[in-house]
Amino acid sequence: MKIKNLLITVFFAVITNLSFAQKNEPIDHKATLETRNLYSNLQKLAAKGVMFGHQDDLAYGVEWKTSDGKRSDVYDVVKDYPAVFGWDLGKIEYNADKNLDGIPFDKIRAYIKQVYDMGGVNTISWHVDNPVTKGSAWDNTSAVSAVLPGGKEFETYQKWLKNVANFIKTLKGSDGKQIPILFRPYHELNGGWFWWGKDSATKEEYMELFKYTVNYLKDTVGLHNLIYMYNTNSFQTAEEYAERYPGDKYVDMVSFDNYQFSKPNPTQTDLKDSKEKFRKQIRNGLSILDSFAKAHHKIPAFAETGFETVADKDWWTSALLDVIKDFKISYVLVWRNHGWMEKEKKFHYFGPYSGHPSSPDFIRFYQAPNTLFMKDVAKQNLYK
Ligand code: BMA
Repeated sequence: MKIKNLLITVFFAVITNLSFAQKNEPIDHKATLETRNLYSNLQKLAAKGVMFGHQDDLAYGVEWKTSDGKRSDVYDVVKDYPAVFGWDLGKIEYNADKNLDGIPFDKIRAYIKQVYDMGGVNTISWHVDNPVTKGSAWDNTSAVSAVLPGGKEFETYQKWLKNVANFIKTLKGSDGKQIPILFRPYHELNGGWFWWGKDSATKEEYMELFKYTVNYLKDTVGLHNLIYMYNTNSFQTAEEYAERYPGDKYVDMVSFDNYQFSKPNPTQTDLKDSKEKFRKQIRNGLSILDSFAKAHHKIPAFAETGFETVADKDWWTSALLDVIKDFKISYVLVWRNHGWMEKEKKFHYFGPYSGHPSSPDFIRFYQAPNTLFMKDVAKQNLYK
């Protein structure tokens, strides 16, 4: 009896360890050492706190447009950089000099290197143009079937993917290593605004596009520094979240985007209502994400959020931190600090900046023990 019990215990210990070993590996079995290290360190770090991320952080701010890569609106407020930096490759498909928001790709490359050298994390999204109409990513004319094998834009799309791969290949740190990247293609998949979104592609088409892209970058081109992210927009149910999931073999991290919105010129009541709605949505979203991530052994992240112009001076702690503190997520990223938009005649920014009314609250967010910035993560040696 005792021996039988012992054997059972050993058996379960082995099984648990095997599944633990699997959990700590990215889907790319040939992932570089730095990429594998980052993946397992992200998993460990999520238990300690949530990293703060900001899109285009080093490239420009609300009140400044060009930079040598040292300035950052976040740094101006807390004297520390974000831990995670987001970049977008929109227009790399044409091998353009600048991305869709006008940042030269040479600069993006330099910023990515700087972040890696400092010990932070880079994530890349791709607002790729519509391959059929050559309109923007927001031109939701059906196009997914056209780029799949057999489709009439297949050849074009192969070139577009090749251009993505060629850029990623050039991303190297001062140590000469390929820089690991959290790659988040075809994001907000359950929204109807992008050509890969739910109004423009069937579930099967979306899944095929995702798999095909991963296979192409990983196996055909042989890139081994990518950690692949699945990303939806806000959602209500676990079924909705999982509907277009391409499968555990194609995804390393699971995430969603969810912004707070309010009416223009909101009253105090409008603000209160929009905050309540946001808090409820993200609490529901994060708890579904948490269960999904655990069940699939993937790392969860809150890939995009924000409240345009941060029109609530306590937003950082009362809307965001107060909810995310209850979950173990890898990072939360707020979108870009563009500043004034001439065409739309409005301000477009989601991060803090020096002098903004929410800055004192951002300092409280920074000081919270469970938020992680560059100084915290640099100590963790994420790539070692
Ligand atoms: C959107 C807006 C756009 C921008 C795009 C890609 O959310 O910020 O102005 O072009 O992201 O960065």
